[in-house]
Parts: sequence; C-alpha cells; structure tokens
Amino acid sequence: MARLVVVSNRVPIPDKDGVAPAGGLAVALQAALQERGGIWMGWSGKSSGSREPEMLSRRQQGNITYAVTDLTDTDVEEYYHGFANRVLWPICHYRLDLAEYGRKEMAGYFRVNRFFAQRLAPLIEPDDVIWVHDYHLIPLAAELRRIGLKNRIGFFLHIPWPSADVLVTMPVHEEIMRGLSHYDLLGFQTDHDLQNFAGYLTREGIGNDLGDGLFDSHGRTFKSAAYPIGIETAAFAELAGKASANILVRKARQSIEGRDLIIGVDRLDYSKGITQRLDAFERFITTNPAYQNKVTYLQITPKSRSEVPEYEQMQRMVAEQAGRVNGAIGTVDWVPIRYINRSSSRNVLAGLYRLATIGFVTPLRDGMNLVAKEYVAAQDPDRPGVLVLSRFAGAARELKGALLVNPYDVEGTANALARALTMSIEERRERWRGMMDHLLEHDVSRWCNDFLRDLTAKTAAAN
Ligand code: GDG
Repeated sequence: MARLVVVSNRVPIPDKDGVAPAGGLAVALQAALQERGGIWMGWSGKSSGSREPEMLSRRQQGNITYAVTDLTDTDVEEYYHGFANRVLWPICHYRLDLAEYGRKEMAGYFRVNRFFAQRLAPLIEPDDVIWVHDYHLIPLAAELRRIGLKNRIGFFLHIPWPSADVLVTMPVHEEIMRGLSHYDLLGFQTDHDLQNFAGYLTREGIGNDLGDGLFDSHGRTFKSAAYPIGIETAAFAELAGKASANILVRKARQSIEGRDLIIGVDRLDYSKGITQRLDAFERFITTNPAYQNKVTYLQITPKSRSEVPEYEQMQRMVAEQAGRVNGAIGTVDWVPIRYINRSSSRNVLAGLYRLATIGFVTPLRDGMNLVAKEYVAAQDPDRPGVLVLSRFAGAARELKGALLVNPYDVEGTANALARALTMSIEERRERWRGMMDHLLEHDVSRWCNDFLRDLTAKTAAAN
C-alpha cells in the first residue's frame, strides 16, 4: 500500500501524551495515515515575524510524521487572512459583497503555496499518494509539478464550489482553475458543487466534460466526483449516550426542566446564518406566545477569525441581537436565548445535542455542515429530536428526514420551529431512523476510503 501524504492549512498535531485534537476529519485521516504510514504537513499557525521560517518542525507519532512550518507576518496576512479568508471564503459562500481583491494578497497566496511545495517536496517519495485539503492550498499541486513531482495528487474542497456567475467575479479564477488541473482527482462535497464546477469549465470554455467523471483543462485530464463528508457516527452516538452523566450536561438538563431546548452550534461566521436564525427564533416566540417560558434557545458560537473585520463586527451584532431579544421578551425566571461565545468540549456538546428537541442548523451556504450530522447521531433513539436544516447546507442533500428551510425566509423558518415542537413522537422516530441509517452507512471512514480508492485507482486519469 502506498504511503499517504496529507496536506492541509492547519495540522491537528497530537500533544505530548499522544492525544490528538478531537474531530471526525482528524480521526479519519489519522487512521488512514497510521494504516499506510505517512506525513501530515501544513502551517504551524505561528508566525516567524519578518524572518524567513527556516525548517519544518517534525514530530513522529506511530506511523505518522507531523511536519509544520511557520509563516512570516506578511505571508499570514496575505495568504491566510487576505486571499484565503477575504476572497476565496466569501466568494465560495456567495458573498461577493464581502470579497476584497488585492493584487498583493493574490500574489501572497500563490507565493505561500510555492513555499509549502518547496518545503514538502524533499519529504516525498516517488510512490507516495498526496491528498491536499481545502481552498487554502489549491495551487499546491501545480507547484509540486513544477518541482518535477509525478505522484498521484488529489484535492478535496470542504466548502461549496459556487455557480459560474459568482466565480468569474474573481479576477484570478483562471489561475485558480489552472492550479486545479494539476490534480489527478478533485473531490467536492455534493453533486451540486460538481455540477457547478462542470458548468463553469464548459461555459467559460476553460475545459471539457469528457463524461464518466473525467474532465480536461489546461492540457491535463483529471477525474472529479462528489464525496460527501461524514462523521464518526457510531462513536459520536456512544459519546452522546454517555455524556448525560457529565456534570455540565446534568446542570443544563436541570436548568431547562419543563422546557424544550433548541440548539445551534456554529463557528462565528457570516456563512452560518446566525443573525437570520435569531430573527426566526424571535419571530417564532413572538407569534406563538404560548411557547413563551416553554422553550430555551441555546446558541454555542466559539469565536473565529477575529482578525477579519467582518467577523469582529458580527460578534458584536450577534451579542447585541441576543441581548435585545432577551431584554424584550425574557422574564424574571426565563432567558429565551442563551448565547455562549466560547468553545465547549466535544462530549458536553454531544450531551447538549441529545438534550435538545430541535437541532437548529440554518447556514446561508455551507459545504456540508457537520453539526447537522452530529445532532442526528447524538439523539436518543426512543425520543429523537427534530433537525431543522437549511436547504443551502450540503447536508440537506442527504438528510431527508430534516425539516428543510430557507434561512432567508424568516417566517418559514419560524413556522418550521412550531411544526417541529408539535411533531408526534412516531413521526420524529421515523424521520430520525432514516437519517441515522444513512449516517451509519456513510461515515467519515467511508468518505476517506472512497476518496483514496479513486485517487489510487488504475483508471484515474494518467497524465
Ligand atoms: C468546513 C466547511 C464542512 C463547533 N463549535 C464547537 C465545536 N464545533 C465543531 C462542530 C463540528 C465542527 O466544529 C464544525 O464543522 P462544520 O461542518 O459545521 O463547519 P466548518 O467549521 O465551517 O467546516 C463545512 C466541514 O469543513 C467539513 O468538511 O462540513 O461545510 O465549512 O464538528 O462540532 N466543537 C467543540 N466545541 C465547540 O464549541 N468541541
């Protein structure tokens, strides 16, 4: 079996005791790396100031070598905050209004990708299979090819691929596409992303859809398919079952005694639709006064990317909005919205999902959305809750038992909350069972194996 080399912007390096940061993606990729032996390379998350970072720092853990490099202040600003988070992220989430194109940032993005390739190339052996993750690293394969690497290289995009009309507003869309053409396999979250990709290539005359998942562009042929990412379903269900004994989960249960809990969990990000969700909750609770004092909406929102102004602004907006609703409709013994602006541990999160009658997951755009899948996996099979899910999350294409909503439609979303709270237990069980069976079958190990099977298959496009 060929060695595997995973490259991603950040690397979940285990601590000194060998404990890796939790999360399905890290667990699945680490399992694949342990089995095959290999390297996980990326940015350390640290800056070397104005000095050129000298060496890759490495740590060995079983069969896996973790290799990370620092970046200069300028690199971090241009590559990470600049192009990745202020251009690619908003464009792929349909927020043209937030994209800030700057030649400097675009150049920094390509420069850092070249730097990563230079640091990575000496570690690569001829038979290694390389798997690159996400929008930060699109040009990496082209840079590795420039150095002369002929290895199989695959790319998986965790975020949406937007429609052609949106994508072409980005001045360097052709360079981005040229970068993608150097991979042997491109993976997207959903068929919808894949269709957008094929549509973009053919409509802009940049490439051809050759059928059977094969495409050509910039003189190269490559394969492309949808690989919807999953979670560690069985392990997460078990974690949620056990978490009811956790002291924080017990306290939470006591504090909502006699009320239904609605839960939202998102990084603080404009793509997650948090303000629209608060609007929908406010609409629901003001138009259904019988539910006042009968439901609590818990929104857990760890801070993210606070260096980007839009994120800092959003943090203020959400806090103000929650405060305003609580001030307007709360009572001496009832706080309608509990807003937590910090991260919770994974098992507390699992326990809270299980306590909640509604999982409220309403992104304006999302590649997949793992929270929706985790909420389903965490439910008690006898009394499962209801998932209220945005039709614009990749997960909506799989989770057919959810109540699908359009998050821009405040009234419709508010009505879905009312419907979920009055749904019979039989219907709740039936909807949940179908989703849970799907998630058990399509878990994150399957996602990882399917992608690697296709990347290493003999039929993959040979260039
Ligand atoms: C990108 C794509 C795609 C959140 N708060 C806490 C916490 N979390 C965990 C959740 C979940 C993860 O973070 C978030 O995953 P999502 O999928 O919801 O969203 P992104 O971070 O935007 O991820 C997305 C994903 O990549 C995978 O391909 O699905 O579309 O945008 O696992 O549980 N975890 C803990 N405490 C928190 O407070 N422990």
